[in-house]
Amino acid sequence: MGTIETELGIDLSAFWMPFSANRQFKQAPRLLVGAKDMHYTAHDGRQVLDGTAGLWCVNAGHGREKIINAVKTQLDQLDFAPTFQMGHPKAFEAAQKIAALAPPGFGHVFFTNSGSEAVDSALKIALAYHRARGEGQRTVLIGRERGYHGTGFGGISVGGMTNNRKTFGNLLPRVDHLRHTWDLEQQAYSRGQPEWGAHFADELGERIIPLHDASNIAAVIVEPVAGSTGGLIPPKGYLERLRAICDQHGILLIFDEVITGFGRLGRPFAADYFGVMPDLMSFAKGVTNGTIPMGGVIAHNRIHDAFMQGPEGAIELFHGYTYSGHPVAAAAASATIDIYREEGLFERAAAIAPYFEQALHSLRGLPKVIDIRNLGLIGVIEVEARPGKVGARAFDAFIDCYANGLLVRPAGDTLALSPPLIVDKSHIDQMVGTLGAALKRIA
Ligand code: PXG
Repeated sequence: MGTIETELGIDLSAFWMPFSANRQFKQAPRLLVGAKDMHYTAHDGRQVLDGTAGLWCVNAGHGREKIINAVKTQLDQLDFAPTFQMGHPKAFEAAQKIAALAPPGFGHVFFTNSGSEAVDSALKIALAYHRARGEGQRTVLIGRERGYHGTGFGGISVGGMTNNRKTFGNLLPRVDHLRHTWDLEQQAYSRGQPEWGAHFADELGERIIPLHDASNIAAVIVEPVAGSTGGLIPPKGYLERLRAICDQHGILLIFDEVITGFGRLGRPFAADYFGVMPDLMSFAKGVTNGTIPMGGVIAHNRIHDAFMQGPEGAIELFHGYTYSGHPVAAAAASATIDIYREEGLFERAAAIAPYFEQALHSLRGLPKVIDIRNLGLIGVIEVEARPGKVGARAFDAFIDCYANGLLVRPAGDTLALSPPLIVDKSHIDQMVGTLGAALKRIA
């Protein structure tokens, strides 16, 4: 603890860090003190290449003037205004720009402040939608093993990460889970979508619907690409099949696009990339380039419109947050989307994705590497777990990379790369070079 305290004069004890080994971290802290474009500045002055876009959020790169200026201007003009029975221009502007970016028919945006709240909101909208149509008995929610939908009670209930669930009691009642879609034997080293595994979707029709009865099921929620549990890429045809089964039974399909939204796959949303349209999309992260917290739900018109009935003076949805559509977040979102468009960053991501794929797969054959998978600008290296020490090998690789100027994200025994969309070939070469050297050293 001594080093940082003496170098920066700060006490690390009060901040209870999220999803972190607090005691270990505070023994050997890793502090970031600055950022510009593709790089962080570490507390000791080193430049660290950001291989993770922060936590999958800084898609346009760090320190973007346009966003900074939009935030400053907004703070000068209007710091806060309520959006309950009141409004302010920026929230409407941001919603309009998000809807314009979304696939046709997705015309309505409900704002939250995080991905977790976005997921809770999407689940609640799904329940309320059925009720508005006289099918209030549809309350069963279906998630998926290894899914991550944030840390609210809704999100951990439909989520499928054991450690995020086991400590927290009963969660939401009447939730079931599909199997996850990854199979090492059948899919190892797939480039892009695995050929094998569309049939995983059939479990919905063959096990889950017969068990609960379709008439009770409100929604299925999945990440189009499961991010946090190690980049599980949907097999070809899988999402199409889920969509078809949901349609057949009047079940809503929610895509949690918190990671995949805003260009990660080289298209605005994963729905565009896969050509599969959900009913609701949750988003966060890239919407403001990570600068100001914001999330939300994009609703298809047919979902939104089902609420717009009854007396005009009636509140249609009893849900919202003090900071839904916060002016500063909305200003950041509006400027961020302008950057994505003006610089063609989604197209840029799509154009460089094949180089990224090629570079990642060059790590095949290194010690203890057992799988490499990728889609768009998501890349994952899976290493063999050390006996009895799940996650230790990937964590050691993360530490080694950081010491050598690269930020990667460990999750279990995977290492994820999800660089800002402004990444160029030399950055990719550096990422793969540093990661490769780390994997050799820590094997
Ligand atoms: N849904 C998905 C698909 C996510 O990836 C959330 C919801 C929750 O968002 P908030 O804003 O409440 O954190 C997420 C968040 C990682 C990592 O390393 C991923 C997330 C957050 C932190 C780390 O994979 N995703």
